[in-house]
Amino acid sequence: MEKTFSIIKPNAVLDNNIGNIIGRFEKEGLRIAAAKLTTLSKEKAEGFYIEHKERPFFGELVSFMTSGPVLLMVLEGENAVDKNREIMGATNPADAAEGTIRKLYAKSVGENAAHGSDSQASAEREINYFFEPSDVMDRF
Ligand code: 3AN
Repeated sequence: MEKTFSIIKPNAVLDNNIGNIIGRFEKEGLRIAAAKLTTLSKEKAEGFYIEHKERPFFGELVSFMTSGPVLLMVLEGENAVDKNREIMGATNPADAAEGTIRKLYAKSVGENAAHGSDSQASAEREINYFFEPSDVMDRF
């Protein structure tokens, strides 16, 4: 089974959409293997988005991601990385397909409701960045 990393971002937590988003993952066959509701520190958020450090929106992104609680999750399932990105839809909600999480719950390209790893290598890095191996369920 493949694993991926997901964040329900502050706008979606504030809007009470945690249940709607998790419900969608479960309905599509992704299982929650770890979860933690937390507010990220500036340092933690900057480290997570380090690859975007030089982008003009970096400051805005870090400020938004630390503005309130987020739900960090490990999702497990067949083709979990691609499946999660399909369920989320395009980064910019204006381009996201009907019925996707970002179409339904994103406010803008910045406040776009959810994060999902873009490859298996990123998933591994991101999971290890936020979770101890013992936090993650291995077999159900
Ligand atoms: P994705 O999260 O879909 O892989 P990336 O990797 O291009 O998208 O961008 C990382 C995060 O940076 C996005 N989730 C989004 O919230 C934010 N972001 C991307 N482009 C912009 C932008 N033009 N303005 C503000 N935030 C942005």
